[in-house]
Amino acid sequence: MDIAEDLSDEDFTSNPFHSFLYTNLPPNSSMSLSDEDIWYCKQNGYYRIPATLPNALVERLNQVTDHHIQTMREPILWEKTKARTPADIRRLSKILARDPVYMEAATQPLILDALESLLGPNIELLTNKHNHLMVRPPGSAAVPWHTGEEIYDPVLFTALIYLEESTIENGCIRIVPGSHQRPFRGAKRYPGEFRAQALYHRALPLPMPRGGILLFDDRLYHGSDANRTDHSRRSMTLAYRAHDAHDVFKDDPEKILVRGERIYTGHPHSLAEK
Ligand SMILES: O=C(O)CCC(=O)C(=O)O
Repeated sequence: MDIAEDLSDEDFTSNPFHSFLYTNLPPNSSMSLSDEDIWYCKQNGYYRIPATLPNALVERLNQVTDHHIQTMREPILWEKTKARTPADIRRLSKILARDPVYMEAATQPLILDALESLLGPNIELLTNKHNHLMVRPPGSAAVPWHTGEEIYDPVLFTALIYLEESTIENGCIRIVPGSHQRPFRGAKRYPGEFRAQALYHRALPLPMPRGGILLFDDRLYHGSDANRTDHSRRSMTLAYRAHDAHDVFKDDPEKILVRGERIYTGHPHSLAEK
């Protein structure tokens, strides 16, 4: 894939940090992680793909999203406001069933290449986990500190795909590096004043460019601050997991195989099965 070809100045904002991080890729760059990247991700629990989605795809995603917001297409999670207008939409749920463009984004090779380095060659996209689009309208309240999966659960990676730039001012995600490796469970959610929680002081804000993709281990503590700007901050949230070698239920309709195959590598019960 020629990623450099897909990049144009329009893909980036005026933010020099983003331009520095997401440009200057050699042509035909592979999005596979280096050994150092894999080590970094295992230690810290997150990885920012150093490229953005093609601008044309991000535009189509935004057009479809505009339509679903304007027509208030359910299922929707609302901000804690009394009104029910497009400006009160916090989250569009079940995006994979809404329009094929969301699946097109979810299966982009640059995302699956990176995930393959982390999850192995057989990858499933879950429809019963995440599968939503955070709209984060102006004034949108903070997303409280939380962890997705329990600490003992098998590895599941969350992907945030940004349809709009995410900044400190509009409430970018904050993650607690390494918290996926904690030896204790901790609460699943820490509601209350976002900045008053201990996790706020341990966290790292991760601003992202439009079209950017953040992957993180779902056991990581994360949250995001209120949107203090007059513009929305849209991002898709998706869940991927490795097709488990010991998962014998091959045809679960909630799991969509997006790369590789459904293989069974468990222990055979008779010599004939060997
Ligand atoms: O990006 C955010 O505001 C929070 C994302 C998140 O935790 C989610 O989508 O479940």
